[in-house]
Amino acid sequence: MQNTTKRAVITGITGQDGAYLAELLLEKGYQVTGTFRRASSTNFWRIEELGIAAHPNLSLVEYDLTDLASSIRLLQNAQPDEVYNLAAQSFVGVSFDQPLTTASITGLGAVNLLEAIRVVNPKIRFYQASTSEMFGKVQAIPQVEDTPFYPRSPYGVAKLYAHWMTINYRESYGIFGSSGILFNHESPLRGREFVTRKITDSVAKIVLGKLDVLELGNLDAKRDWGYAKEYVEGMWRMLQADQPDTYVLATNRTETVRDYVTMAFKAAGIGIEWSGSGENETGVCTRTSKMLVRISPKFYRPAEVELLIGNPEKARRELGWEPKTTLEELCQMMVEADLRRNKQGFSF
Ligand code: NDP
Ligand code: GDR
Repeated sequence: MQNTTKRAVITGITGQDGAYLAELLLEKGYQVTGTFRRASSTNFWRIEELGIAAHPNLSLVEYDLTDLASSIRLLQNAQPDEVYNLAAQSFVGVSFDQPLTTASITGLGAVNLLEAIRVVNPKIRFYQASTSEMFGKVQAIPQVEDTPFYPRSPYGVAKLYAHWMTINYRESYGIFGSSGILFNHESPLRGREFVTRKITDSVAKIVLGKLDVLELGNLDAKRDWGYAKEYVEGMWRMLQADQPDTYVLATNRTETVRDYVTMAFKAAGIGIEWSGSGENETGVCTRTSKMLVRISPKFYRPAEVELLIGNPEKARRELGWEPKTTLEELCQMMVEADLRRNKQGFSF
């Protein structure tokens, strides 16, 4: 009898989305190959926290996205039906300090995989993790699939290259390459360098007396934040569609970083009052008048994306995808997870 189990490769399984997507595909009965980078100590905390690290249908394979030969071998060995390219140098702030590394991993890395698909099996379906950072200095509100791009960081520029190469391989070679333009999505598994998780982890530490003050950069930046677990479902749906295409996944709601800080303290039972402006702005506890938030210019970026808000109507109409979790629910979930972790004495 023919084996009908689907096989998928996920690059970047040690990241937030890689972990949630692996969980989803394993639940759906897939055989999953997840890739991780060689390092002196590899960190599998996310797939461990999800309880899938030792799943019999999950293989973990060492792989570097910048290596074409390694990309070809990965596909030859795993023989996947679907490849989800989630690996990237994904931190916008770092991309200003490491523009070439970012271009190589985040931009060219995707082309290594596309070339490997061309060589090994052009029938493999390919998902590219594109981003709302490509809209950068936004040209329309809200942003949709055909809003003109204007990236504002080396990360955004590198992702835009990978995005267009995915479309180019679709049009040139008939490869099923779909690109998801995902707006910010967060969860308890978010890396602590990103602002939402930095905030919820710091709130937990302040509540437990392990930290005095939370230091942040631009509080005025507005983001469209959704729940990562729902967004990986959208990735999967894109590769089950009849045709490859480009889709925006977003919530169509935008809030400032300041609003998220207020929300996170509220989730921990603490009221915050804001005063001052610019570098002198502070957030003060309404009950004790203690300063809990201040600005540190070291977290400012050379060029900022001021406002993102996406309309996911096309994904709703064609894929039946829509976000469900509100930002308040998401924030509460993240604060509770960070309180629990910090009480237990560890926090990744
Ligand atoms: P993370 O930063 O959590 O994960 C990135 C993953 O890429 C990690 O597993 C990392 O490995 C891996 N990686 C980095 N460099 C290489 C390399 N040279 N070779 C192989 N693997 C590498 O990102 P997210 O899970 O949040 O995001 C997933 C993808 O979606 C990324 O491409 C990101 O740019 C994109 N995206 C994310 C959005 C979001 O809001 N989360 C929104 C839009 C797009 P290691 O653990 O070793 O560092
Ligand atoms: P972003 O996420 O750059 O949107 O990229 P991040 O959480 O890093 O920043 C969001 C906004 O918050 C402002 N900010 C701070 N950011 C960080 N990290 N730390 C701070 O202390 C701080 N203070 C203010 C930032 O200036 C910015 O405006 C994320 C990544 O996941 C990308 O990979 C992804 O493509 C996009 O989301 C969509």
